[in-house]
Amino acid sequence: MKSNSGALLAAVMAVTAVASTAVAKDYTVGGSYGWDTYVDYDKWTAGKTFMVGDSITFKYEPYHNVLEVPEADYDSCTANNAVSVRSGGNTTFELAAAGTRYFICSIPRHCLNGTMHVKVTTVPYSAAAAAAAAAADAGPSPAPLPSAPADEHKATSDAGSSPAAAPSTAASAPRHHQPLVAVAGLALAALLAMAA
Ligand SMILES: [Cu+2]
Repeated sequence: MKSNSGALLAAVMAVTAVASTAVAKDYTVGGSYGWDTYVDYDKWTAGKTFMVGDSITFKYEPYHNVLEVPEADYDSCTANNAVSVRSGGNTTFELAAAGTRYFICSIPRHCLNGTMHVKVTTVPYSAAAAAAAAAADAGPSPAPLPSAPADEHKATSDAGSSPAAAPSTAASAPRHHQPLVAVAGLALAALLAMAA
């Protein structure tokens, strides 16, 4: 009996862990372009809602770096008072609190003459906003995966129907919900197996 309840607790915890990782997001700064001198980071942050619990990851060539600086130093690209100096090519910052944080590259001219400065505003966690962000992800993406258009085209021709919008919405909805349904099914199966 004791081991059964332990297993039950473990199963519940596993499901909870999956649910919370599905909510918190890690954003790669600049998307597929990463952290570099030619990316417009104001454009990248536009329309995104960063929430407490999310994280941002800078991916860059090792000759760049990432400095978190005070707001007063952001526009002037001043590196002397940095809150944090990071390097190596892969740097993650947890967005643990609401507020705006400022990041620059301190290599001469990369921030001032280039584009390597980004400010990220984090808002308190909201389940509604998280759901909206997830829904936005399921919609049109500025950088679609190379395979996505081909799949949708194939599905359209297989079905033999002409409207392009309807099949794409229909195809994306089940794809988006499938993982959660699968997780719920697995959890249910595990609980039933333990109860038997
Ligand atoms: Cu740089």
